[in-house]
Amino acid sequence: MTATITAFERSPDRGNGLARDMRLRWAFEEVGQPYDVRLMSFKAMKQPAHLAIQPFGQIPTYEDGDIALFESGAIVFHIAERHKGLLPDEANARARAIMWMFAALNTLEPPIFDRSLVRILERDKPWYEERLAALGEIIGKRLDGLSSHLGAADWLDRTFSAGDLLMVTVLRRLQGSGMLEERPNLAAYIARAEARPAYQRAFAAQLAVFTAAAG
Ligand SMILES: N[C@@H](CCC(=O)N[C@@H](CS)C(=O)NCC(=O)O)C(=O)O
Repeated sequence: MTATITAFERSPDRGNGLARDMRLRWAFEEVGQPYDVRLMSFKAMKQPAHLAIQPFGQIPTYEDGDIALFESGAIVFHIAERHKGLLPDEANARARAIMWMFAALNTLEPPIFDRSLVRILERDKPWYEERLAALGEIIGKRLDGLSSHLGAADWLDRTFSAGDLLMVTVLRRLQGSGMLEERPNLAAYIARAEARPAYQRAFAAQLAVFTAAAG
């Protein structure tokens, strides 16, 4: 059976791959599995039918047979457990890949996402500059740790994994901030991931949705 995911009918990021359905699309492409997409309007996302699957009225979700899931990290993990390609077989390497999935979502994503929200929602507030600077400092420290760990390696733990997939989707939100350019190994890490054929297919698929809606 082909799994169905949900995605924005018209993504606020204009198809730039920042909406979290990108993580699922990329995971499916990495493991070579087809998927269907149900596009949602903001209104439909808040209706009972969707809330029954995603209690917070958000995308993405995943449905396959008798299972329905929300939380992009949990869904990527589910895909990675069911199909080869995103988690190593060896137990310790697998545990480390899962650790990096959590690091991406628990340690890097919160301040990076807060920064995006502040830039959108608090630009006209008197505390804007101070808050942005404080978040920039926190993010900088996290990026420094990540950059030191990565060093000259291609991926976070030898081979590409679901940990890299999530980490790159989180870091991409900083493109244009200058913070990645200041750490060239992180900029190169993202470029390396974006050059993967699976990433490119996923990116093109979600961009096509935006282009069709805008067209
Ligand atoms: N932690 C959730 C976050 C989901 C989320 O924030 N989704 C956004 C799109 S990327 C959304 O649906 N925003 C619209 C809204 O919250 O109304 C996940 O990773 O799946």
